[in-house]
Formats: sequence, structure tokens, C-alpha cells
Amino acid sequence: MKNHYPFELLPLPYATDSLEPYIDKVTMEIHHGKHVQTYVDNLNNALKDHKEYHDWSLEKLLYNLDKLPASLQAPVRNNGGGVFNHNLYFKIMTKDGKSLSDGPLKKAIERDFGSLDNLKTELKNGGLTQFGSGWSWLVSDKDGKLSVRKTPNQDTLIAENLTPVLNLDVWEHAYYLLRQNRRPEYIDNWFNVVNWEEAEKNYSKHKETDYSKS
Ligand code: MN3
Repeated sequence: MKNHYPFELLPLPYATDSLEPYIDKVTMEIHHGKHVQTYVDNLNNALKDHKEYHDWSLEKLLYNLDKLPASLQAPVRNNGGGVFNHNLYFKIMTKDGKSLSDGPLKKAIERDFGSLDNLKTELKNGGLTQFGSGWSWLVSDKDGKLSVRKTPNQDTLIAENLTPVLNLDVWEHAYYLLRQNRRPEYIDNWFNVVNWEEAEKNYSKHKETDYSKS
């Protein structure tokens, strides 16, 4: 799929009911088909009259946010960030989850967090302490060192050149229909659908990540 204007909604890599009972079908339909579609549409509308950016990738736009014209910065930050974050989020979930294999990511998690359970606690804590809308992240630096970060709204960590390993959406639209205000319950259920195989693939790119070249 092309990665420049006009951006397109990435299809979900599974059916909308595949994540049940942990994440329900209607939430997935609205989250992917309405919320993320709106980010895609708003990003394209913002870029429409700026032909000089029509061959820029999403990562290049987000890395160079402060070099964009002032009128483009907020729309790209919010909607471009929204597209980037959700493309990752939908990909790192799968039916019934996929477990972490005995490989480089597992070793790095044990080195940097002590155990997978400790990492889950930190990710959950990141999601719970993010006031309002945002994301909790597992990211890697160039040396493979892992950390948990959180970002507000649709902000990304692209400008810091961190490789996203996985991200947890804690916007209410990710859980409110099924779980109302119970964000902790959503996060606990979300761990059942995490695709750790995909997280391993993401982690394997940490050495080559350089968004300044995107
Ligand atoms: Mn979302």
C-alpha cells in the first residue's frame, strides 16, 4: 500500500469480531471504520492544497512537523499521528493473541523489566496514568534498550527516533461501548489479544530505524 497522499485506510488484518470477547465487534467497526477513517480523511483534506507534500510519507510528515507550514502542523500532528498510531495498534492485535517466543524481544524484556509480567504492569500503569486520551507504548532505542512511554492525544514518538514495538490505545473510543469507564478492565482484556509475534517483528527493526531518512 502506498505511503503518501492521498492516504488510505489500511484494511483490518482480521474480521471485526475476531477479538471477542476481549474487544467487541461494534467497537472494532466504529474504531476502525469511523474514527480512523476520519483521521485519514482529515489528513488528506489538510494536505489537499499542499502539493509539495503529496509525495511525503506519513513518517516524514510526522518527523518534520515543526518544518511544516503553521496551518498544517496541528492537522498533521493529530490526524497523521492518528493514522500512524492506529495502523500499528490494529496490527499488534490478533485473535486470542500470539505468545512471545524465546527470542531477542523476550531477552530484552527480561533484561529491561525483569519479566513479561512486570512489563505488562508498566504498560497498564502507563495507560491508567495517561490523563484523558492517549497511548501507552513499548519502544526501543537504537541499541535495543526497551522502555515504556506514554503520549497524549495522537502524538507519536517518531521525532525521538524510537522504534515502536507495540502501543495501547487508551482513548475512550477504544473501550467505552463495552466497558464504559472501566479502563483497567479494558487493558487487562487487551493483553489477551496482543500479537507478540508482530511485536517481535517490530523490535527487530530497532537498529535500522531512522525517521530522519523517511
Ligand atoms: Mn483509537
